[in-house]
Amino acid sequence: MVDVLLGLQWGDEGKGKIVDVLAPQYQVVARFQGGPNAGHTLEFDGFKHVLHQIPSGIFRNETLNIIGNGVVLDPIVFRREIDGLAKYNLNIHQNLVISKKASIILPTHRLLDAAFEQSKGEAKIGSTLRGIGPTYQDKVARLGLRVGDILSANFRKKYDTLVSLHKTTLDHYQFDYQSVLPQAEDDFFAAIEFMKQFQLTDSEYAVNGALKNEQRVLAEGAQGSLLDIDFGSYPFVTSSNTMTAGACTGLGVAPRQIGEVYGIFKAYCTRVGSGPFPTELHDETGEAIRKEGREFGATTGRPRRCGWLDLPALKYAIMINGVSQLIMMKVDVLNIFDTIKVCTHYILPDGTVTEQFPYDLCDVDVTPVYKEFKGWNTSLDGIRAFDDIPAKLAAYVSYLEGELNLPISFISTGPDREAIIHRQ
Ligand code: 2SA
Ligand code: MG
Repeated sequence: MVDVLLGLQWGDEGKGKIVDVLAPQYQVVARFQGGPNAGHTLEFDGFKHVLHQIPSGIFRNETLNIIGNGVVLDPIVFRREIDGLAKYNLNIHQNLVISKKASIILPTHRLLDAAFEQSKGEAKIGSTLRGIGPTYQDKVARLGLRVGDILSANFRKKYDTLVSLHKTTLDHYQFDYQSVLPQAEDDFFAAIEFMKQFQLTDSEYAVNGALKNEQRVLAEGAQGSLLDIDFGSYPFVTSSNTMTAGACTGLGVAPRQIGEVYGIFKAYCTRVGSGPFPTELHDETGEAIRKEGREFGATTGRPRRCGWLDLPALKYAIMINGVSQLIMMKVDVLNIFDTIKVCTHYILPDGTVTEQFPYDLCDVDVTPVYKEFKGWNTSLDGIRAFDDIPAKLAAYVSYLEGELNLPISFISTGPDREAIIHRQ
C-alpha cells in the first residue's frame, strides 16, 4: 500500500519531521506535487536541514526516494540541494529516482511568477516566486518541458521555443529579463548536465514495482490541503493538488492502493502568503505564537501569519483527504499560554452559524466562535509517553479526538526527531 502523509492546514505543519520519523517503516518515500516552494525542515543529531524538492527519506540510506511526475523541478535548486547534502555522506545516486515526467521549472518561469505577482498589486497571491504557478500553467497548456526531455537531442530547441513565448509575455508585462536571464541560463544548462548523472526513469514503474514486492511506500505531501488548487481558498492557493488524490496522479498509483492517510496539523494555525485566514490573530497573542513557534518561512524566510486552531477548516481537510490518523505538531508552542482557544464554528455575515468551510471565504468576513481551554503552562521536554502528559493537555487532545472523530497517533513536542510521543 501507499500511505500518504499530508498537511491539513496552509502548509508548514511539520511534514518533514514526521516523514523522517516514519521513514524507517518505509522502503520508498515519494514526493508527488509541488516543487521548490516547499521547505521541509528536519532536525537530528544537532543538525537542522531544510529540503525543498528532495524527499525527506533521503537521510535514511535504506530508503529509495522518488521525485514523482506531479512535481515541478527546478534543476538549479536541485543541484544546490544535492551539494548541500554532500556533508552527510548519503548514497544519493543510488537512493534517488526522478520521474522523466516531472515538469522542469525554467528561469523564465520564475520571472513570469514575479511578473504576474507584480501585475496583481494588492491582490497578489504572495507566491514563493519559485516559478511554481507558471510551470504548472505550461504543463496544463501542454507546452512544458519535462525531465525526460533533457535526454533528447532537441532539448535546446524545445527550450528556445518555450522561452521565446515567455519573453513575449514578459515584454507584455514590461518585466525586465535582459539583466538576469543570461546568467540564469548558464546556471540552468550547467544544472541540466548535472542532473543527467541521476536516475531519470518512468518512476511509476519504480513505485508500482515496489508495491508488487510488498514494499511500503510513503507519499510525502507538500504545502497543505487548504492550498489545494481545487479545494483551497482559491485563488489564494498553490497550483497543484495537495490532497490525497494528488498522490495517485502525481505518482501513477491507483486509488485502491492508498492505505493510511496521515493528516498533520499544528496545535494552532499559520499561513504564509495572502488569502483568508478566519482565526488569524493580529495582536500580541499572534506575535507570541510566531516567536515561540519560530514561524518564519523555511524557503523564503517570510514571517508566517498565526492564529488559533480552526476546526471547521480541519474537518474539511480531513473529509477531502480521507484521513485515517492524525498527527498533532508543535504542541509545546502552546506551553506559554494560560488560555488556549479553538474555533468550533463560523458566523457568516447574515448571522448563520456554520461548521462548513465557506465557498466565498475570500469575499466575506466570517467570525470565528471559540471554545476556551485552560493552558497546561508547563514544559513537555523529555515526555515520551502519553500517560505522562499534563492532564490539561490530555483533556485538550481528547476533546479534539472527539470533535474530529479520529485518533491522534503522534504528538510532537519539539523540533528534534526524538521529541515525539507515539500513542500505541
Ligand atoms: P506558490 O509559490 O505559487 O506555491 O504560492 C502560492 C501560495 O501557496 C503558499 N505556499 C506555501 N505556504 C506555506 N509553506 C510553503 N512552503 C515554504 C515553507 C514557504 C516559505 O515551508 O515555509 O518559505 O515561504 C508554501 N509554498 C507555497 C504561498 O505562500 C502562497 O500563498
Ligand atoms: Mg514548510
